Amino acid sequence: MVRMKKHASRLILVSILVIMAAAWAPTVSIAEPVRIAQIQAAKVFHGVGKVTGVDAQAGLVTIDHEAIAGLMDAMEMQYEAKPAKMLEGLQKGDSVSFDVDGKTLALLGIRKK
Ligand SMILES: [Cu+2]
Repeated sequence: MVRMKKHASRLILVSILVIMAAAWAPTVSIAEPVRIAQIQAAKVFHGVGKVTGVDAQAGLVTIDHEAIAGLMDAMEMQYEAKPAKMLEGLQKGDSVSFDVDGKTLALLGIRKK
């Protein structure tokens, strides 16, 4: 009787571990390669936001932007425009869509919406 009980509880423990592993495994074995593939394949990311500051001469623009899928959350941050010339005519308050290099985070393009 005691041996049977022990065996049964061990079986339950193993079952729980198997279920936990099954629930946990896909997030590691599937999601991870997909994330890496996205970083390698899509080097340019697209964002939308509002210009909160521009220094066209320095090639710097600050954008209060929405989340950029696969790259970063919504935030206000400064980007370095490459080339700086693309910032000419841009003003604080402009609603924009823009392109960001996923590796260097350089601003590759920006358009008024
Ligand atoms: Cu950002």
